[in-house]
Amino acid sequence: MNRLPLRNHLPIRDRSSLTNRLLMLLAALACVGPPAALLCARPPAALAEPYWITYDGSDFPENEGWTRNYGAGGADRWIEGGALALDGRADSSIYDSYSMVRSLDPEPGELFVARWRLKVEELTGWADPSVGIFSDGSWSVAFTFSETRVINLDDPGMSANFELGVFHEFELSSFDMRTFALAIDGSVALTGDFVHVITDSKVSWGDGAVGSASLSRWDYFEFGVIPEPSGALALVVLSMIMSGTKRRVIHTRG
Ligand SMILES: [Ca+2]
Repeated sequence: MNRLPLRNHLPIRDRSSLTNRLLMLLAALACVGPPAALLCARPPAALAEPYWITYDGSDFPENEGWTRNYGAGGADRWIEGGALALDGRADSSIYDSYSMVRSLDPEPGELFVARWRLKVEELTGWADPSVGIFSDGSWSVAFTFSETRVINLDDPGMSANFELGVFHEFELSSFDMRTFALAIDGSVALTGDFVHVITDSKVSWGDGAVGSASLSRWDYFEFGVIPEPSGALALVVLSMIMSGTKRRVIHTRG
């Protein structure tokens, strides 16, 4: 039986959030072109400072502002080819994850994005490497990974497959921290809802499961808020969420 120290959740579903997101998307789209500009005018708001945080796999995460959370001695770790290797194969009770507590949420019209490049090289058990996003308002989405599959921890029947034995780029995006889209290598693979949790606002990733053992390689993990997406960008995001349009691949390290 897997246990996931990464999170501690109490699911409360809220289906109205999808409607809210669609309304927000429609509002963003309505701002394309001068005639709609007046409809979208709003008083200056005290927007949170946009931010973007990157971990690039060139040093251990705790040396770059992340908090290491580990058990059973933690994983054997090394940096290889510009990626962090987490080797917890010695004991299935090992977990070794990295978190950053901070305010995450986008303002209305902004987009929260988290992306990471991961290879699950070896696995004993159901799934082990994991990623969790915990919003300012205590809403969360979390995924765990096998060698060929990403699984929504809040709805394990919701999963998507990927090719064995190679790196894949994952990108989670959300306008409202209540609904999300997850793309794999530029194509949307999963969409769904956040669930309510009791936790700090933070991002966590790493070897997240007790009861499974794995070797995973993390090329990078980065997250932040895209400030005030333009009408054109909103169209791209809408396209990405609704139809899985290919996204530009920024990182090409092998
Ligand atoms: Ca583990």
